[in-house]
Amino acid sequence: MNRRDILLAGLAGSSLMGLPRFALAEPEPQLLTVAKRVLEVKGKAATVYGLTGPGGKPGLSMMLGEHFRVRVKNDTDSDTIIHWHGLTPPFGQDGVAMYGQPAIPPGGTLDYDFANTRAGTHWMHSHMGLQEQQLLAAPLIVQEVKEPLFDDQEHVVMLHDFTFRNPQDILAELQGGGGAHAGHAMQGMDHSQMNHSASGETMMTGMAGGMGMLNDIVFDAYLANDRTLDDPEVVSVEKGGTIRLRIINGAAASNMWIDLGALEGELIAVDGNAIYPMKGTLFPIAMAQRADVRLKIPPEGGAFPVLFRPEGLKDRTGIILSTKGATVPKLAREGEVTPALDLAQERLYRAVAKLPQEPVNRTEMLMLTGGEKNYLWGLNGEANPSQPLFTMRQGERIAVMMHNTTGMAHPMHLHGHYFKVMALGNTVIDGALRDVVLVPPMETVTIVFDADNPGSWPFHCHHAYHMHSGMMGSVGYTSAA
Ligand SMILES: [Cu+2]
Repeated sequence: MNRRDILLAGLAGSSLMGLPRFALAEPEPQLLTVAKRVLEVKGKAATVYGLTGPGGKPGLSMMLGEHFRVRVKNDTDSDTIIHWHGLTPPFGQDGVAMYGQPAIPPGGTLDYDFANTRAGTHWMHSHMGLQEQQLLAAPLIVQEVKEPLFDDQEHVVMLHDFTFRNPQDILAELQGGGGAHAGHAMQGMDHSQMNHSASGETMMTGMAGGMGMLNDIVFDAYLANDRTLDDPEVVSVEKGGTIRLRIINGAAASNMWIDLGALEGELIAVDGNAIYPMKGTLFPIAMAQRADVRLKIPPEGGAFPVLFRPEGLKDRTGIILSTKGATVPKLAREGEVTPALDLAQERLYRAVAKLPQEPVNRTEMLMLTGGEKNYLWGLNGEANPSQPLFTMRQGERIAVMMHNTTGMAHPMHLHGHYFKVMALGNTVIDGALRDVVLVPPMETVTIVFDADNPGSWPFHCHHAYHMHSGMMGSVGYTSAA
């Protein structure tokens, strides 16, 4: 007997049943654990959620082309479910309870298994209750190349707005119509009370004409990678080197500015999709959006704060990029009041990838409504997440013209698809590819996308309190022919 015969003889003696399974063995799923953890904010302990992946790090980092095979384990005493924000999984694996998936009970696990086609800076967060406000969010980075081509290093920054309060109490206060004297939560659009708050904190900044407001909740802190400017993260960088920051706005209710300070940078991707690089020092990032910023460290080195500043407020958080031996400055948690986010820069973004040349089959109107009374928001005047806003046929190209009739800006997010920003007001643009676009008060933003992922998909404002007060609907597909 030669070696081959011996092997075959050995096999013949054993059960062949297990063989094909062994031959086709699939890799073990990557484990993501949802658990509570204690975080110190401004010297006080707070219990928040955490989402820990392989190696004890928050979230996941994977290669494009790698199959998305993930097991989420719920080590908390509440139901949860995790949404893959930026990926376009098949229906049933998007991670939203009631949209084809049950929640994960305490102690339970849920497996996800699909082919991922979306590279870029994405994230994952709870799509249940207000857990996202309690920091149930983490980065989800899909790399196109093993080693960065243009950058000496990469760094992920997750932003949060933070409150010591139970977010359910804040929501109840907002919805309870308590007026301006609720302390931390402001009622919607009562203009007579909009320019002051009971506590005297600056929470209102007049929009054009004094209408509308920017923030309806006063937060206790803003966090960059879980830290305030009292004790910011210091990232070691090389003199003359380049660094790509993958910035994720995981805040529940805060639009922010990215302030590069003394450094000039380039915005190179939004929501994970490359744009033609745009130079600047100040870039907007609405709730749930992502921004990839490439920075060049001056050859002489030094310490360079990169700040994140919620709109309409003095507050700020940040990280510090520092070369070896540089003196890291101590920065105050407050600076100048920032202006409201606008679409001036959005107008200039040009996606590198193009949608195939095809005509738009249909244009749908979507009115963003509500906010006048009792913090009731809506889409087309309705507040019914299960009522389809419109239905599509697979293969159609759909444009959605969103009219914001309210006094607040809404970062609108469509699940299961990504879209191109097609027009701002009446101006048609060759805009960015995104999954969240900000629609400022009284403005119109038109997006276009291909209906290529059958299912029933949430379409909602990503402001957690607006979403839970009616600004959430869905879009569906009609069955074939
Ligand atoms: Cu909203």
